[in-house]
Amino acid sequence: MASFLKSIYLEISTESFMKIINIATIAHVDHGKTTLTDHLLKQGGAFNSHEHVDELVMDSNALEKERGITILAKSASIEYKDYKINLVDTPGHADFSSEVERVMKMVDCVLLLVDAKEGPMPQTKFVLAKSLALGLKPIVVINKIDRKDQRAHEVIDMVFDLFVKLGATDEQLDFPIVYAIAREGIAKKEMEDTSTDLSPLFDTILEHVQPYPDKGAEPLQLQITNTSYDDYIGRIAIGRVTRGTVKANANVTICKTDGSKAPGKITKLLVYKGIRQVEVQEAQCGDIVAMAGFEDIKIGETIADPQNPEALPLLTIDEPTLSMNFLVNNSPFAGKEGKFVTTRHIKDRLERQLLSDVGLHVESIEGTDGYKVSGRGELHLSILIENMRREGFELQVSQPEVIIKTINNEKMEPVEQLIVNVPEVYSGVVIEKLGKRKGSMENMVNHNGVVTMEYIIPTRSLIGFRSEFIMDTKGEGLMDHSFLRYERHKGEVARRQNGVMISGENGAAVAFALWNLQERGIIFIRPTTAIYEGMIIGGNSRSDDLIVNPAKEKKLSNMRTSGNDEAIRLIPPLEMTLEQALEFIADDELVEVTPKSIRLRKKHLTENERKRAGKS
Ligand SMILES: Nc1nc2c(ncn2[C@@H]2O[C@H](COP(=O)(O)OP(=O)(O)OP(=O)(O)O)[C@@H](O)[C@H]2O)c(=O)[nH]1
Ligand SMILES: [Mg+2]
Repeated sequence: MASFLKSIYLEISTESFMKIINIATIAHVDHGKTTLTDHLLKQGGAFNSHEHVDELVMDSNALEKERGITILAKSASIEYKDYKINLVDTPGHADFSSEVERVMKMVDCVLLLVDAKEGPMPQTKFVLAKSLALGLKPIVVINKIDRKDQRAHEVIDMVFDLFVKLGATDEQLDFPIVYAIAREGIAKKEMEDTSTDLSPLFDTILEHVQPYPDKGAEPLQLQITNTSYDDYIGRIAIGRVTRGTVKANANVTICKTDGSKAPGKITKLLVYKGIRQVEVQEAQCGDIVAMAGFEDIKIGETIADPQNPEALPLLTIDEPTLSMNFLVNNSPFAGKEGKFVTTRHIKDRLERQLLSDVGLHVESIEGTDGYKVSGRGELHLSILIENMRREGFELQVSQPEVIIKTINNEKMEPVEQLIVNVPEVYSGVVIEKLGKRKGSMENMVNHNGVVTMEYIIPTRSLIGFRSEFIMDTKGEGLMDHSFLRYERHKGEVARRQNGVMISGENGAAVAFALWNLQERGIIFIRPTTAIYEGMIIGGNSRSDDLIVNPAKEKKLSNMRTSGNDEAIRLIPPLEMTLEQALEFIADDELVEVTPKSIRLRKKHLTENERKRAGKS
C-alpha cells in the first residue's frame, strides 16, 4: 500500500489510547469504493478545515487520476467517537487481487460494495470469497441507489445467494445492509429513510464490528503485508500490529520467509492520521503501522519480539498467469526519446519493482537483451510499462502470452470468467466470435433487449478480443472478465485475422500517401510522423501483410491540382493506447515504448529478414 509519502509529518505526535477498528472497502471495479472512502474520510474529519482536498484523494497517483481506477491499496484514518478507524481503499481490478487479499489480513471488517444496478460481478465474488474464508463478517453496502435503473432489492437477493453459494456461515449470512449514494456522501439503513450523511454507515460499523482486542502486553508480532519507498527515509514496511506494542528505536527480530531469523531495528515508526502519516514513539496493538529501518524486508515476513520470535503463517501469493518480454529498444529510433535505454537500466528498474510487487516474476532470456516479465494480467504489466515510460525508459515489449502449466501430466491453461452485456441485435455476432475462441456459455438472460451472457473462456482467447468486441457492438457492449482457474488446454484458437501495413521506407509520412493507403485498411499514424522500414503504420483489411511507402509524395506532373490538397481528406488515425497496442500485435511483432511514442513494428525490419525468419 503506498503511503502518502509527500505528506509524512516528521513531527512527533502522541497518540492517546483508542479502540481500533480497521476496515477495507472491497468490490468489483467501479462500484464506488474510492468515492465512499473519500466521503467517509471527509465526514470523519480526516482533513483540516483549511486544507484543500482533491476529489478522490485516495486515487493519488497520476495514473490513477488519469484512468479513474485504483491501482494501489491505500490507508487513511479517522477518529469517530472513541474509536480510531483505519480505512483501506482497495483496487477493484482483478489483476490487483493479490493486493486486496493481503489487505484483508489487516482488517477487522470489510464493506462489500455492490452497484445497485449491476449487482454482483466476477470480482465481487472473488473478494467476497476471500473475505469469508478469512472469517470476516462483511457489511454489504448497496451503492448508487440514485441510479434510475437501480434494482436494489433484487441485487440484495443476488448478494444473499452469492454468500450462500460461497459457503458463508450463519453469522456471516446475517450481514447488515446499508444503502448508499457514495457520490453524495449519503447512507441509509432502509431505502425509504431520509438521510443527508453517512452516519447510518458509521453507526452500523460500530454496532457490527468488535474493536481489535487489547493484546498490548503480549510479545510483539506483526506481519509485513505491504512495502513502499520514500526518498527521505528509504524503504517502508507496512503491517498491522497483531500482538504487543511496537516502539520506535526498538530492537526486533525479523522472521524471514525462508525460516531464518535476523536482528533489526525500527528507526522510524509512523501511523496514519487522516490522509497523512505521522511519526510516533509507540503504536498500539491492532493499529496499522509503517516502519523504516528494514532495507531488504519482504512482504510476508514477521517482525517479532527478540525474546519470543514467532513467525505468522506465510502469505499465499497468486502465481502469474501472463508474461511479456521486456526488451532493449533496438529500433532505428532507439535512444532518441528516452533517458534509460540499456539492459542494465531495465534490470535495475525491474529489480526495484520486485521489492513491492509480489505478484511479479522476472527472468532473464538467454541470448537476448531483455527479460521475461510475468504478472497477474495485462493491466498489471501494462501499468508497470506505463510507469516506466513516464520515468524516462525506452523498451520494446512482445505479445502477451499466457503461462501454460503441466499439472498431472496434462497441459493446463488459465481461463477467465467473462460477462458481456450487449444490445440484442449484436448478440449473434458476439456469440459467434466467442464460440470461435473456444468460449463456453454458462448463462444468458435477455432483460428488456439487453442480453447478458456469462462465459468461461481461455485467457489467451481474450487477448485482442476487446477491440473487436467494441467494433462489433458499435461501442455499446460492455465486457468484463477475471481470472478463474487453470483448465485443460483447449487447443488452437483464432487470433488476429487481419494483416498489417508495414513501411518499406525510412522518412516521414505524408498526407498524400496516407490518403492513398486509407482505402486499404486503418491507418495508425499522422502526416509528418517519423517512420522507419519495418514499422507498422496501419492495419490491412485483408489477411496478408502489405509493404507500403507512407512517405511517397505526389508527382508534380499535373499542374492543375499540384499544391492543391483539396482532394485529400484523411480519416483520423487510430492511435492506440499501450493496452490496445499490446493486444493488437502478433507474435512476430513488437510494441516500441518510449516516453513520447508508442510504435508498432515487425521484429524483423526488412522483408528479406522476415522471409528468412519465416523459412527457418
Ligand atoms: N450514480 C452514482 N455514481 C457513483 C456513486 N458512487 C460512485 N459513483 C461513480 O462511479 C464511478 C466509480 O467510482 P470509484 O469510487 O472510482 O469506484 P472504485 O470502486 O473505487 O473503482 P476502482 O478503484 O477502479 O475499482 C465514478 O464515476 C463515481 O463518480 C453513486 O452513489 N451514484
Ligand atoms: Mg477505487
